[in-house]
Amino acid sequence: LTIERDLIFAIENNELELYYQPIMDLKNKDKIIALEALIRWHHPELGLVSPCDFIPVAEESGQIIPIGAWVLKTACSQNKLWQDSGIVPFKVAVNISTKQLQQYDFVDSVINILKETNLDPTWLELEVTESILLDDVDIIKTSLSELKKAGVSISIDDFGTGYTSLSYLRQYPFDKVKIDKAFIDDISRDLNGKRITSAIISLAHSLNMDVVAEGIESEIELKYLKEEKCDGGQGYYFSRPLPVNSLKLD
Ligand code: G
Ligand code: G
Ligand code: MN
Ligand code: NA
Repeated sequence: LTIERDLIFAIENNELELYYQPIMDLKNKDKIIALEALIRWHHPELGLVSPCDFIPVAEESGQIIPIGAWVLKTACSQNKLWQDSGIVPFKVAVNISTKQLQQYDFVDSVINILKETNLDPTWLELEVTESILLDDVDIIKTSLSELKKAGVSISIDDFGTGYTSLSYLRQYPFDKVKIDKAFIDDISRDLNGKRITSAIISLAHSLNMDVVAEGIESEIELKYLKEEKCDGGQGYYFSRPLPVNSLKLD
């Protein structure tokens, strides 16, 4: 209840912050494909609250709509700042809740934020989870297709944890599959982790989608993913999510 009540004032009180974690190109050493924006809440009494503890509350209360808009705007305007600073450009990846996608004006709100922040749509990537595939199928398919037509990239996040088969994904305009970190953890543990990971990589490639591995923590995992031709990788091995001032970009 404290969380739900205090969340109402979090934006205006400037308590929200975006951290960013690099997604590295596994075929091109040291190249950053994208930075994923991950929200943090500095609560005046509770300290740092994890998104795992407040995003579900915000989804339930409806606060995810203004918070989601704040995240998109902040991430797009930050990426525009990075681009204007002259460094090699990369995409910014933003997590989107199903609740946001279900809003009839979601597409317009994204397009407006891109215009307002002056960020070219090709530098924005939206991450959606498998659970979206279960609700309001037609509305969501249409919205994602319109966004893709506008130049925005769409990824399916935490892949493998839900109930979707990869063939089902073909009906959606996804550019990229992000393999859930549970499978990556298993690479160094057992043969099944390796088998599942390589199956996801080859099926995604056969559907013309790129693949990113999440939660890479060791050299062993990285080596295996490179051998299996995984396109991108993210995890503590490269960097934790960091606030803007702690990121080393070039
Ligand atoms: O950064 P961390 O690993 O603590 O994130 C925990 C969870 O919160 C992840 O599942 C992540 O997708 C989710 N999350 C982080 N930032 C956002 C955000 O801006 N919007 C939404 N909807 N989820 C987010
Ligand atoms: O659900 P989503 O994939 O959007 O969220 C990514 C989450 O994974 C964030 O909470 C982020 O902090 C966390 N994360 C990123 N890299 C690693 C990693 O290498 N190991 C672990 N355990 N968590 C990670
Ligand atoms: Mn994500
Ligand atoms: Na791992």
